Amino acid sequence: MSDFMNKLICLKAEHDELVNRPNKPAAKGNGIYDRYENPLLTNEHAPIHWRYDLNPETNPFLMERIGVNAAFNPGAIELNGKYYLMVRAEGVDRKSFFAVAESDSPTEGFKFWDYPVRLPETEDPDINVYDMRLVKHEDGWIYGLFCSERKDPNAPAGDLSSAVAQGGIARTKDLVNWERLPDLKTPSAQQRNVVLHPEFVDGKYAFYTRPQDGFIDTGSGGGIGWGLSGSMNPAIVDKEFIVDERKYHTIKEVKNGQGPAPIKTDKGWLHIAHGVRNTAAGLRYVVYMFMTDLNEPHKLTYAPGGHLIAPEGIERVGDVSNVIFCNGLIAKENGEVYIYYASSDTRIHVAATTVEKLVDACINTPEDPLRSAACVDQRCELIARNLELMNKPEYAFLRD
Ligand code: M1P
Repeated sequence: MSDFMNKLICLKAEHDELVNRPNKPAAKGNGIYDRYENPLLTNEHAPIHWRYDLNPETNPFLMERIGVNAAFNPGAIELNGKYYLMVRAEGVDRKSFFAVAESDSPTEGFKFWDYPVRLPETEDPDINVYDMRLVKHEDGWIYGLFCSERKDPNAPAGDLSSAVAQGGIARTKDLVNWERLPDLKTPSAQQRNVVLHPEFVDGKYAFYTRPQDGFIDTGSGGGIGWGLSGSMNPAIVDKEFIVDERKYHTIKEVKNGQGPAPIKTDKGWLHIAHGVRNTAAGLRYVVYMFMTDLNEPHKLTYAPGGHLIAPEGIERVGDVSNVIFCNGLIAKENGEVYIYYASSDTRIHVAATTVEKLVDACINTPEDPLRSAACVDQRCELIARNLELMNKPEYAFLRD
């Protein structure tokens, strides 16, 4: 057999081992959710035929021709008993694109389809697209809401970094054929982390937005916004107001953004979002929760203090280190919830929990009281209650 074919057989064996690697919950959980041990998807899960030219005539050394740099920030959906991740794949050329990975299990075995998504462009083509939220809307469509990025036309000559982010929208019935709709129009200069609410509100389409003055800085944008539109084609939000505001000295002081579409529960809409703060080492992204009113989904009802998921171990390191980002989850009819999150703009993980646990955590975790002394008071109350319990004989072992 030729050297080329031998190399190819080895490559395929290594790839098979990676994509078929079983997964199991990591040993130590926090009671709220269980992280799974292995990343679900990385750049190396990208099919060999996406990256290599498999013809020995044109690629005698069997080299990667078009590498994949990262697989992260997936949207997620369950359809006909299968689990799908709409992955933000990033080529080594820095362009992101969408690719569907499918599995029979929510926690392992995700494999990319043969081709990435060929997303139609608008008249003003996107330079980069990323972070798709998949939303099954009650109108019957599956919507893909994503960030559409273009070069800032007003950037001074020589500035090749300034960009404009807007809320891109496409819809599908099968994740294969996509109809592109016009970008969302809002009163804000830029938008990222736009998400569609899954139900009509007052007969209108409802959007979670993230008003921002600039591409990175949200500036006067006060947090996760909300607005209504009579149509999806085009979607126009005339008035935006803030549902979950940024606050000084919290996990979301610099910016925040809605994650996936919220989960409907009997206690209200359960939201997963990301919060960003600044540090000497750069921005730190964590995932947090909040709840809003069932009938008025823009009204905040519970805001547990602190993060739900922060980077741990290997998650801390990657292309953009110290980042946990979530724009996809699957809430099954039986109450199980799978949170698909990415670490450091590099790889995809899953954490498993239930609606019951998340709602309990949301309702019973105290709010951030916003001052050190008040936080100490809050903790002392918990300690005092626990110490009283620990005087009981059945808790005596905790005293040893
Ligand atoms: O690099 C971290 C994240 O930065 C952006 O998120 P946000 O708009 O909240 O700052 C996005 O580019 C996201 O994809 C990325 O993970």
